[in-house]
Amino acid sequence: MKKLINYALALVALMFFTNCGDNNNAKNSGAMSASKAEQVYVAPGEHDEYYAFFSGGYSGNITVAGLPSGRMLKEIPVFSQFPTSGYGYSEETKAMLNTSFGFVPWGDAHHPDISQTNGELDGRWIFINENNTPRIARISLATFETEEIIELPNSAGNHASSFVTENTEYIVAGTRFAVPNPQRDMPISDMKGEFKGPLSFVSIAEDGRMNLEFQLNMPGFNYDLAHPGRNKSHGWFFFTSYNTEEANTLMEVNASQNDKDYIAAVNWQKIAEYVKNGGGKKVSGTYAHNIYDEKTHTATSTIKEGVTMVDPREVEGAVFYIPIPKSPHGCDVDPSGQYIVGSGKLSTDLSVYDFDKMITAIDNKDFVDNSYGIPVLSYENTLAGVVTQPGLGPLHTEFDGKGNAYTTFFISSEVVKWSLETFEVLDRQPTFYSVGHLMIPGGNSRKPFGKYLVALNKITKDRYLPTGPELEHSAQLYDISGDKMELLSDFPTHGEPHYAAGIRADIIKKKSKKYYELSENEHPYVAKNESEAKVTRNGNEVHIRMTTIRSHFAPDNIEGIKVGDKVYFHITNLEQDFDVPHGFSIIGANTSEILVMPGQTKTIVWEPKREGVWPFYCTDFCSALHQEMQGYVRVSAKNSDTPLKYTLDE
Ligand code: RUQ
Ligand code: CUA
Repeated sequence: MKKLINYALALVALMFFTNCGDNNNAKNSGAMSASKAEQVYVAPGEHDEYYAFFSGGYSGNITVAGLPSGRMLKEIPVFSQFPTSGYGYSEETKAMLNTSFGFVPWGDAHHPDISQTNGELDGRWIFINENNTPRIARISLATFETEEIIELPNSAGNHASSFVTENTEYIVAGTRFAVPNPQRDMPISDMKGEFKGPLSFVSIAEDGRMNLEFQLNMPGFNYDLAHPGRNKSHGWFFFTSYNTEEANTLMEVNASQNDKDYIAAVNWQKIAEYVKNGGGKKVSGTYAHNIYDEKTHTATSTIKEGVTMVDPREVEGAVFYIPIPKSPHGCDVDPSGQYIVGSGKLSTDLSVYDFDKMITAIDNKDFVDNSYGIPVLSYENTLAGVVTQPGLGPLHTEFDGKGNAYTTFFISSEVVKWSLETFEVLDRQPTFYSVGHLMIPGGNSRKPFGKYLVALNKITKDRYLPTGPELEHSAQLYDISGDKMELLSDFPTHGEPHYAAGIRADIIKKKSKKYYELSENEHPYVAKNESEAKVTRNGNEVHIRMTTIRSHFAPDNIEGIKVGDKVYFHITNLEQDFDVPHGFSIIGANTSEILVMPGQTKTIVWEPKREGVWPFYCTDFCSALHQEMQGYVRVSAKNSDTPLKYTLDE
């Protein structure tokens, strides 16, 4: 049997590679392809070895795939409304998308990061930043639901986020666009010295709750990316910054003038201590803090006011700048915490800094300059080494935990493997095409899993069947277990994955929730069995507590609703079984359907506009009699006296 499968696979692979021969060089065909196909093949009914969480970029969400297969497992709605489940449409979840600017139905999600304990991925939560309306979200990896979103005031373009320290003490957020702080009406051309680049530090409690502890009021450069120190460098955070020129027009030219920009090295432990002892100043800043409660199945949004702002010059020995060539992007720390890799986008070399040397330079006050009162360390005396001419346009680096680093090069379109010992290039593989980020499961922790590497490419072109002008971005999976990287497969992603986070599946799998306990449901409009189903009127507001079970609604016939009413359908799914959702939709609703998980209650609002008898139905094919899962609402004229009546099986 196995032989037969192998043969079939070889044949398929052979056909594939002969058909698309123009994209793949000749040595990829034949027997080699068969073995590659086997490496990514997950037989029907079997599970992938890793979960990979891809940011959706402008989709605002996260998509989950399995590795090595690349099969898409789920899309988790985070910052964008999602009609597939009703997230952001249902009465319970609208509050998740509330901000100080009001309801924002969309976001630009960039960098997911999984919580850690002792520097290792623990699979409790995944965090992700939103760039446009600065926010951070926390998603439970038991339910795969977004549980919390916190907005970041005084910030603009939250890009250097949402990276987690090694015991999930803090998560950071940067300000990609320098802005007036506090915001005010002023001429743009006066930005120099006037705009600021606050860095936000959000603490994470034992139960995951986020709290905006303080902001560090940095000079008005663009803070692009960040990573926490680990092991020996735990307690520090490193941020790349560009536009130290503080230009505001024709940025592609004017922000590329300085030979060097900076990496900001921030001792957050020192600052947290300073704040704990009453340091910093309370300044204004309005932000929303949204929390989803798993018991009531309902989110609440609280608007908060005020934040502790810390002047970096006031905390002795806490903030330094390290010069780095040419508009850096990625800022990555190796598993030992010794090396900090800065990727100067316009530089031909890759600068690697040594944490010990940095500390020595700080102790010796080996400063070459200061920038707005922040000491600038010497480039030469903090440098561990340089990877010379590795490629063009370096963006991001990940690590395999075996002494190697892997850097993406956007312009030369390749992934380059180099040694953390000798800084020599060991291998290079082309990407198809123009790779942005890359991900090694656990590559951003003390213990990377080191088996696979995923390249997240920006340009897809001819990799798949054409789908009009827009193609999904392409990911590529490499086997990195040997000396040389081996390209195994291509698979499409969704939105624009800027980063991904991967984790061994068994860490999450065993804790994954199968359904919500009905007995623990504390939703104010829950109906825990059919006898609790009812319809109540309060003026023109009608609340319908409705239950679902295979395969009917209770009640399924409702009369006495009037034009101009505001009707709330509170649907409780009575099922207590894995993977049996029921859906609900009704004609003329100005919102989406809702998908209700077993044991959960969800609400949609319907405002009937015309008299008549209007059907509703279950949107999820739940049983052989799913098509029978329907009901009617009779809507009478505004001034009619049709009595309120509801039935199930009269
Ligand atoms: S990140 S690759 Cu480099 Cu936000 Cu997009
Ligand atoms: Cu319930 Cu279909």
